[in-house]
Amino acid sequence: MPRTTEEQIIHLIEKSDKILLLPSSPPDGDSLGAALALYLVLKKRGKKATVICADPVPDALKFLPMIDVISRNFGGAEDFVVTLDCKKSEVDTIKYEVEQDKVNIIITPRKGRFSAQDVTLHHGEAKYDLIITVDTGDLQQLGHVYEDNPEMFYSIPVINIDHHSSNSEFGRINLVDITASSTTEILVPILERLEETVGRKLIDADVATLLLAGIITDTGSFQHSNTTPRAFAVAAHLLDFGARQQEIIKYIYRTKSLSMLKLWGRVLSKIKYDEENRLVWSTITQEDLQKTGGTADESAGIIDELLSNAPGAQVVLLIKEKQPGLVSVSVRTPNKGANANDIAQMFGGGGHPKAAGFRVKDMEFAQAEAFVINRIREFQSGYAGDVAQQPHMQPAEVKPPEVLEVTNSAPVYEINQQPQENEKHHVQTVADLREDPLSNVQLQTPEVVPKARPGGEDLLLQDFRKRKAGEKEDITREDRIKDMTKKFFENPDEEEVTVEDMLKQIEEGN
Ligand SMILES: [Mn+2]
Repeated sequence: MPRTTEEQIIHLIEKSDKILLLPSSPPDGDSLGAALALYLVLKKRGKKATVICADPVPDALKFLPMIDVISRNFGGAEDFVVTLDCKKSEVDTIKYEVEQDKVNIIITPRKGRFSAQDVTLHHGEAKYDLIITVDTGDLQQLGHVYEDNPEMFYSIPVINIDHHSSNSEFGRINLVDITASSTTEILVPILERLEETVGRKLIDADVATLLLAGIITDTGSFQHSNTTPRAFAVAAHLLDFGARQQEIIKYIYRTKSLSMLKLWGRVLSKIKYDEENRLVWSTITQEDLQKTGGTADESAGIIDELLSNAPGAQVVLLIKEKQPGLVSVSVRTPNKGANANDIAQMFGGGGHPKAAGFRVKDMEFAQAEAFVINRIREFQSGYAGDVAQQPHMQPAEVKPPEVLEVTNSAPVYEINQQPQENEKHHVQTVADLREDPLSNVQLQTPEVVPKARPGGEDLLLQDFRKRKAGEKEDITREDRIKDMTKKFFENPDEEEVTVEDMLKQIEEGN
């Protein structure tokens, strides 16, 4: 009788002894959680397990149990052995010397001499008899582990466990479930099956924490649209096993580095308000980064922090000095009235109605700030108090006498979005350019839009697009589950709420 995929996996694991576990690279909470959970379980089962990851572990994930067992380097799949027959002559010393492209092994006999007939060459025992890849859509995602040892993936059986829709099914056994929120979600029933097979407990609180970390990170803490009822059910089940969800949330979502806090403090202390025009902005200069030790990456969430500090604002800007002479501006328009895309387009940028961006080149930072703020003030002054009649604002120059068409500069797409066909930006009138001493502003060239990785991220993007298109249907049971799950996992202080309470509330439609 043919076995199910899960049975084949259990069978292959049971008959193997030296198992190589490979998370995709760069690693994330799901790939590491899956590899380390398997590591712990296989160790308990008495197997020799090795985890190798081509790229370093991100700082935020270093709290994961057993993270130190991961090694970066792969020593090759098997040894090469040179055997010398010592029946005729004894060995006195062995040494080796390395020349450019070769190694000389120098064997000095105690007496007599060795000949070529005394030497035999063969391969040592294979280091691994099974490879399990997790969260890996393609062998290339294993980085140098695959590139340096491609033949290993043909000579040793590979079990491929993944949830990416792009998975190329490269394994001897492929367990690819694209409806799963994460690879760790797929692993839970397998590990339980393995427990049944061997008749003892293998999933402990550490294993459960690793598995839950995969679900939490891949669903964005149950916020992304890949958060299915099953993801929720599996997460609840892992809590029963002792998964430490508060620890995961704390390290992944609530821990900020000291340099990041300093940078945020500095930027937030510089917030400027223009009440009349309902404009709020702040700046990040190269000096801010140097003085705080912060990085450009660490400024990522600041615009959202600005938004929450300015609930009444129509236009929120973060003006960043990327490098001397290059300023990038993020625009958010949280309330009705202003359109971020229109604002960004005045400067040759673009984006979405609520979030957009643009760049200003070849200006001193202070000059660029003044230029941007003054132009947006002009833009706002006509409309800030007249919101109801102008639900979708137009640039201040509605009908310019002469229009300068900039056809070779595409907008900056901050969020994954394709430019529309024949997009032209009516940037400024020629008259404006003549009058404006700062009019040597250059418009930026297109930026490369990062491609979304397939899998949960695809679903996220789809959902994002759907929301943007305003196609979001009425709140469904699934939405309620997501909402409740998010609250449940992010409010550990509300101790009275149990999983049953929540399920009840979801069914009741609260
Ligand atoms: Mn994943």
